Amino acid sequence: MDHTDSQKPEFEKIQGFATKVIIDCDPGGDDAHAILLAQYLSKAFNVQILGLTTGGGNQTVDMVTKNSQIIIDIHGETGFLVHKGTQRDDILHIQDGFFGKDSFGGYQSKYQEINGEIGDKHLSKQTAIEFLLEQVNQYPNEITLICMGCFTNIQNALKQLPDFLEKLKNIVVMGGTHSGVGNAPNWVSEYNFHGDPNAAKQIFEKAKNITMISFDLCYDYYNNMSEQDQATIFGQNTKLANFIRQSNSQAYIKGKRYSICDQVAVAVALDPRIVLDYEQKQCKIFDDKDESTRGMVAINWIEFYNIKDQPKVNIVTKIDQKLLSMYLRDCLKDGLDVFSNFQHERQENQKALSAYLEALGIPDYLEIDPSLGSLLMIQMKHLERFPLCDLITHQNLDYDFYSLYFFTMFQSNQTLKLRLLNQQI
Ligand SMILES: [Ca+2]
Repeated sequence: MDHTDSQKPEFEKIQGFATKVIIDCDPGGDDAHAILLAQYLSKAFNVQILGLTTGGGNQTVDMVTKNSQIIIDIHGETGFLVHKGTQRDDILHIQDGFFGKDSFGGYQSKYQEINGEIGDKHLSKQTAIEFLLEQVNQYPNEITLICMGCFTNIQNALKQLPDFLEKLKNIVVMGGTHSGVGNAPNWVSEYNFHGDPNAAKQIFEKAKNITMISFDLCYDYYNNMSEQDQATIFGQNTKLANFIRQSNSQAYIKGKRYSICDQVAVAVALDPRIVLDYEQKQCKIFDDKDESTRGMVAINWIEFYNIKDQPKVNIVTKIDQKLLSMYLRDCLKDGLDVFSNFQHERQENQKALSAYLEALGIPDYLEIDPSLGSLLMIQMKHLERFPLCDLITHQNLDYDFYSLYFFTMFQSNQTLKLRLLNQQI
């Protein structure tokens, strides 16, 4: 359903841009890709990832904690740790092993055979709860919490610190449904909400700035991707793409495609401009009393019978799928260190671009017309922090608007020149 309303503020004004992030996760193949995406976008947008917290969900908390460390190990340069959390015992009955017995398509043991037992190499001595409480006290109203699993850790943090949610800047949740397309055994609920519905219920009743990335939204995106679209992202021959393919291998066989759920939450948290439409409504989460409704989301669409003092949830209903696809692809590329020294890299990129275009034999650059230039200058307010590693390996010259974003990074007070094949831009 499309609730486009031209009077609505842009979503970034509603949610705000993240500056410090904690990721609560249960890897999981889509979590793995999401964490790599978070690392990529955090460099681009100058966001600090404070750490990961783990909870049982896709698999036991022990298993997903191990997987989280493997993600950090493979990336090699994240600079944050894993904080082991807890699990609700009765979520285990829904562990259908979607991502395999190790929740990583069998990759966990394969990785450790080659690289040695991961042990506690990237594990903090602090528990997830200790870490969450410490961080919100250290950075009150600064932290964006991205929830990509069940909410057991968050509920436990709330028990110990009743104003825990108030101390967060905002929460972005992958979970729930907004039109009844579920992936839990009762058909109508989303997996994370079904896993710990009481925790989800409590958080949604109290959190003041919470964004819901529903399963419906994610499913609509990845279910409509062509094989070519998927190959562009997952078929890359890079270290990170190879890892994501392997950790998602069993899920891919079952679903006939790659799952893209947690990644959407990360993209919205770190770049809210990706949201094209949203609604703000009160939501009700059904608790664990009845299996047929466990974790279901009821949304007060028409806003009769609103509940007094209950905050509204930001429900994302439409995203820029093209931009998301680009993010999902680029975060799996090698050479993320291009972001390490931004100004230096910018100059280097500029040289590399010139060499690249020259090698391609493209002589006929067009100068951008003033209106497009003006547009880009406006965009640059945000894009100063935007990454540019795309064009170095870009093989497709039919640049679209988002590729133009990247071009802006090459501009250093000189006339921006580029070849516009798509003249209607
Ligand atoms: Ca997850």
